[in-house]
Amino acid sequence: MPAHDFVSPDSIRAQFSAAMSLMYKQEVPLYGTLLELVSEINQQVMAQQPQVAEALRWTGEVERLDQERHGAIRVGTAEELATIARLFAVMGMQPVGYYDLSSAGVPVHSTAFRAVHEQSLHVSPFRVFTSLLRLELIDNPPLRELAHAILAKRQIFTARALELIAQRERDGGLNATDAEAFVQEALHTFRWHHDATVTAEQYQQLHDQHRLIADVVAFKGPHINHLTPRTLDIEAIQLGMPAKGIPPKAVVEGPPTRRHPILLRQTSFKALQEKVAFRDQHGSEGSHTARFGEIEQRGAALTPKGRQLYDRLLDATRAALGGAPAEANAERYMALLQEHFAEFPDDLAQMREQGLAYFRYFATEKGRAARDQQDRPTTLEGLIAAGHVHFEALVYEDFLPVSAAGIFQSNLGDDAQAEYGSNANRDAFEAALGLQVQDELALYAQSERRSLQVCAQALNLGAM
Ligand code: OOG
Ligand code: NI
Repeated sequence: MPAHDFVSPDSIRAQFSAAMSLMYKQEVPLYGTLLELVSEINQQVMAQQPQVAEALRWTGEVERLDQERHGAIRVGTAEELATIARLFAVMGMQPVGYYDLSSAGVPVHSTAFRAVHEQSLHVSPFRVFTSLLRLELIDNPPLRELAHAILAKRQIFTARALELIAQRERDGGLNATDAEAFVQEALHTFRWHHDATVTAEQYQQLHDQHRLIADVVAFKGPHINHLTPRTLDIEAIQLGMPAKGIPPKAVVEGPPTRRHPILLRQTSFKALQEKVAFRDQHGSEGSHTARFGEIEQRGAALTPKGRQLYDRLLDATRAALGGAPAEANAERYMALLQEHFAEFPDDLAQMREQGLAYFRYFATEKGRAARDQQDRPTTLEGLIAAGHVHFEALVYEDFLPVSAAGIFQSNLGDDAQAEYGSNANRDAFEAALGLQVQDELALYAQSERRSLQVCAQALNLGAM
């Protein structure tokens, strides 16, 4: 088939993201309520804070905001992870970053599947936080065996999905009809299954070891456990949730409120109780809590230097609090966070001068008009000072391990605390994945460099 008949992976991802949102709205009606709240708040912010709207117009984020969301899944075996990677590849999603959650008492490690080029991200920023269960961390050999045996028997992909994945690998793409079929087939992997693959007693055993283990092992597939829209004001969301009948978690994860947001702020609400039919319970039903809602606000991607500063300030905040933030110390935590982060400059120019964040550069009208003048400035600093180049922070496209741990814990319940020590094992994760995960910092640096090249061209300069 000629290549021009293929649908672009970006477009398949956009379709899939929309289909997933529709499915999740049906499965978890509160998600629909949350989308309404987020849309209201985003419109308010755009109307009341013209400088925010202006920045989003420069970067093009204004066009992707309404369809921006991330999901999360947890898979059980190396084979499942490797096949998920092939499935996501059909949609132009690649594994970026390695996250070790074992140090936070959650027996998984993870990556984020997402588009990596700014143009692709502009079409659809859809991303999926994907965790692999680490049975090797479970110090209970019989239970580990049981889990292995159950997982070995399941097939989380439809036969047609596997065919279409292989077809795309062979031919290099999918035509419109096949792409549509692929989206529908791929959805099955992520849907909720009311029928468990285990008996009520097995479920209890898995659950008693760790709630997460039951969630991964006892079901037919890696149901999407949340879908997270992006808000421009997470504070307003946190305050607005109770009135909509949505109880938020105690604290917002990530950095404090700032004029210029950095990285990622997240809040979530508790898992739903869902009805489950265990294998030996024909007629009667049990229940399982797994799925929840989450909201995020995204800000500037930080350089290694900026990230070090972020990590240091977050650590200092937690040390000063003397424990993990929870309901009882929430107010003190937020105050301490604000206090400690006063050290992080809240000004784009300063953040740029100090090399704390990545940026995107744009040639302005003024710059374009002057592109053939002999005496125009030619250095980046000179061009910025003269108003020939405008800059905006590059948006953070990834996740944060401490925040992710907080999200896991809030929906697993505080009783689920476990100790696995620090067990990062990126090599094992990549061996399971069958690929290396990409370095997110290198991706931001590339994106920044590309924006400078585009600028140089527009301004008729060799390089900047
Ligand atoms: C994933 C939790 C992490 C985030 O946004 O940091 C996460 C999970 O519960 O499976 O989604
Ligand atoms: Ni999430």
